[in-house]
Amino acid sequence: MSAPQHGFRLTAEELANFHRNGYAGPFTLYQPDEIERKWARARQALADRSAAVYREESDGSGAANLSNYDRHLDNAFLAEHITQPRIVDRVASVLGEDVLCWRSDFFPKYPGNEGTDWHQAATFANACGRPQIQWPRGSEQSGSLTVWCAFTDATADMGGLQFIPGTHRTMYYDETKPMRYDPDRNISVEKNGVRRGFFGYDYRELQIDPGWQPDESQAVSVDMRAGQFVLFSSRLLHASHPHAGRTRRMRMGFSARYVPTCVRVYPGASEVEEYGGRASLERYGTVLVSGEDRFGHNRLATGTTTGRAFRRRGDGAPARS
Ligand SMILES: O=C(O)CCC(=O)C(=O)O
Ligand SMILES: [Fe+2]
Repeated sequence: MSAPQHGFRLTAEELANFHRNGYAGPFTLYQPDEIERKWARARQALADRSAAVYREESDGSGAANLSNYDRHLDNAFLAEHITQPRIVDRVASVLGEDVLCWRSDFFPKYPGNEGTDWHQAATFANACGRPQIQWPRGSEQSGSLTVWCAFTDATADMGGLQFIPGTHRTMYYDETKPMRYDPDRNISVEKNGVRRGFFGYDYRELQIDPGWQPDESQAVSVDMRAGQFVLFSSRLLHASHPHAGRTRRMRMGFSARYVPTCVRVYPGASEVEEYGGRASLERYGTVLVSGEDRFGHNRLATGTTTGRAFRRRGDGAPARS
């Protein structure tokens, strides 16, 4: 990786706010007409999955699933997106210089769609039942830094994001608990008067205290215009509003998830199974977006066909713990 430029680091005040609230932003990455053009082109290219890293076996339900994952590994626009200095410099000011992108996923909301239910993730075992990221033993940190970019407008009435500031310090969910995938049952269930779900799961099954409820009186809505992004800890209580359908435009969010190089990704796993899909990790790799990897815990990806030439290290089996 080239030497970090530092041009877009968080200021001391932004960093202090990030640690207090669990998020920072929105920041502007693309101008609205620029992202509209780029996203229209990328969207067409993404329909071709021939170079995608997952050859997914799906349950056929058509639900959100693994086909939405990690297209930064085969799509040129997304490959560049996850390495944008406006993103990476800010991520590195939280995580340190040596940073991997280990996951990206799309979050579409069409008119009428339910909101995403409140949740937190420290290990991402939530849906698949085993940790997907593992910090070194004794580490005081956990979770991942998520950069959620609005590829379209994303305001409260069309599925905008919500956070409960400061909640990243306490986990209200236990990701080792079982959670059942049942897309027919877990759809648009009203919680506190709002239609929400978790892509076929009921995230409340993971609550440490079944009687607890998120204090929505403390929730903030983060309206974003197309081309803006926020940075948040995956441990922060976050959710999204339903798409009220007052506009026919859909909202598209794209999350890129980052960890420092000391974290093991998919420890001991050769495939991933969740959201009604299953895929081999054979062609998967993490992407070094800043600094160096002095740990060598994880296989580093190269772009496949159209992606940037990510530096590759090791060529063997997927990451092992
Ligand atoms: O976009 C959404 O509705 C949810 C996003 C989310 O949970 C995430 O990026 O971690
Ligand atoms: Fe999330």
